[in-house]
Amino acid sequence: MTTQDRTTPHLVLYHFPGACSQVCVFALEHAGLPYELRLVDLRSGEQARPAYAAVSALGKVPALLVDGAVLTENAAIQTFVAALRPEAGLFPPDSSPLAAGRRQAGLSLCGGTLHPIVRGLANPGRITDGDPEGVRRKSLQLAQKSFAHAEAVLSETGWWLGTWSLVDVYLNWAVSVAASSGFDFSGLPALQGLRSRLSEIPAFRRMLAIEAECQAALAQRASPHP
Ligand SMILES: N[C@@H](CCC(=O)N[C@@H](CS)C(=O)NCC(=O)O)C(=O)O
Repeated sequence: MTTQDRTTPHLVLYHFPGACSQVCVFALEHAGLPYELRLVDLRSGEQARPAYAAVSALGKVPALLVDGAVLTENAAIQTFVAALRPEAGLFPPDSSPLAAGRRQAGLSLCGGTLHPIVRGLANPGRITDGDPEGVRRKSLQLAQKSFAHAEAVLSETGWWLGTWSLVDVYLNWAVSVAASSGFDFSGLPALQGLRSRLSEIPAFRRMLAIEAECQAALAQRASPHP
């Protein structure tokens, strides 16, 4: 058995372009791992259909099949990919307990704090039976506080952990959703420039190209006879 056989499981990533699962696409691309990408069309409600419930009980992307076993939750998938290919440098090499804690703190901030806030900006009607405008207003206040904090952290080096890591790619996703929902980043230059800094990394550019291909594939599914 070769090293490759021992350490490369069969990987299938469930993804929707523009969703937070794009960070997992980046991680797999940067790690150079072979994987199959399966699209889940969130716009047509594919995530709520019984076929996908077997993969994700909550009907969410990302989900990763690892030799057929399901792994869910973005932060967990990123941590898994980084552990599978430590040499890929998806996080800074410091393996001290404090560094591991800080890494987890960054991922948790993105998944547990920023994600619900940007969802409240982009899609307030999804999280209330009441007035969506009230949710949007509150999300805006929370976004101002949270992004100001992220800006302060990034202002020194441009990166959450001092050098680039998956936390920055995750943060960039939250920034992109907030920006396309009208959040004004003009007073937050470190966050505004994050996408441009990440674009120096080839895997980030590949991820953007894959996003465009996925969008085209979904458009094709919606109108198969042009
Ligand atoms: N806690 C989950 C949240 C994942 C999540 O909310 N994904 C969104 C896309 S960004 C989704 O699948 N939404 C579909 C839905 O809620 O119906 C994680 O961090 O992986």
